[in-house]
Amino acid sequence: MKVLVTGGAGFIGSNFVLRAREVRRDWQLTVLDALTYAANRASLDPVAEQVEFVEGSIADADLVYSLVAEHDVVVHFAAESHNDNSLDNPWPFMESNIIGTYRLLEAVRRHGKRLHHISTDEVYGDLELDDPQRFTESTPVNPSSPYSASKASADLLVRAWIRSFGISATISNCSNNYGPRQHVEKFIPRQITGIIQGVKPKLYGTGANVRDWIHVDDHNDAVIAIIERGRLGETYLIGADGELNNREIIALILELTGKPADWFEHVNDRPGHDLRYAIDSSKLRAETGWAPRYQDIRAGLRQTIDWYAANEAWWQPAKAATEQVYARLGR
Ligand code: NAD
Ligand code: TDX
Repeated sequence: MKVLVTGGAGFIGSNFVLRAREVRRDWQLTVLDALTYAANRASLDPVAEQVEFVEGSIADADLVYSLVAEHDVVVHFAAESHNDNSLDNPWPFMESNIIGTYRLLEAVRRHGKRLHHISTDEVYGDLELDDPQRFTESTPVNPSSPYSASKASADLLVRAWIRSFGISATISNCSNNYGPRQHVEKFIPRQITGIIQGVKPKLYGTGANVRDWIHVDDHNDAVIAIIERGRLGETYLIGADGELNNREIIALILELTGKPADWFEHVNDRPGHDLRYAIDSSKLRAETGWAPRYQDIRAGLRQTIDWYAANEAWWQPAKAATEQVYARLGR
């Protein structure tokens, strides 16, 4: 099977490529990635000989049409992915997340190929802390930020192309990922790499906001399960029952790095900051048999901290520029 992976030099996409090389050795993989600030070519170094790499944008119709024609399946990770950036400058989110997805949809329609579209639980908006309900596949979209609105837009385009044009596609909406090779702008790697440099973790607002954490390998195993066993036209929510608030995550990171429990500081909150996400993944589990392997966030964080400690050359080049952006935003 020839698989085109968009965004394969980013966090989840590169981990997908590495994992697929391990567990699906008969897949022929091509990565299409624009190499934005969020990409890191070095993530693909271990498989450079076995994976074709094409630098280019999913918004480039000619490039997308010709690449899709040569593959059987498109796994679509490429996106602008950071909420804080979308509040600062929304345009790249519109271009990559909406127009880029539109180009891919037209290409898979023209060439009759299979698409798996990667999305996020943020399209559903947020929940109260004490709400007993979690997000399901039938929760209405209600996005808060330009980022989540652009992802909800892309999801709706995919649903429309399924219904009106009958394309062979599936969608997954996953909760917050953590693990190796995540950009240092994101919450967990920002704090781990800050601690390595002697800087206190930075908590937005009160830190009561809850995220439903999943290890990136569990997310990618679910994506493989949906590609192989998912029903065409369906949406699947991916989550590992990993709800923790941001204070609890910082407490764990401080404990695992041997720092005092109060060694962190509060910074300005994010405008429109979603309070809580929570995923009910029973449909995915029942239909594909998938279950997360990382049941213990402490073990997953230990592995992640060790990875950042051992791979400073991977993250150092992006760290100073990332903190300059946060300094400008007052976060
Ligand atoms: P990331 O920012 O680490 O990587 C995104 C990759 O896409 C980068 O390599 C970038 O160069 C590439 N890209 C961006 N615009 C492009 C374009 N126009 N053409 C080609 N390549 C382009 O993001 P991530 O965290 O790995 O997220 C991957 C996908 O998973 C996204 O669709 C995101 O919405 C979704 N998602 C992420 C999370 C999470 O917790 N990180 C959770 C659920 C869903
Ligand atoms: O320094 C920080 N301090 C802090 O308290 C940063 C960077 C974040 N936070 C908070 C904001 C959120 O409540 O931590 C939480 C997680 O923040 P992010 O890592 O920016 O993730 P989030 O906004 O939840 O979105 C992530 O999960 C869903 C991904 O970035 C998205 O791509 C994905 O769709």
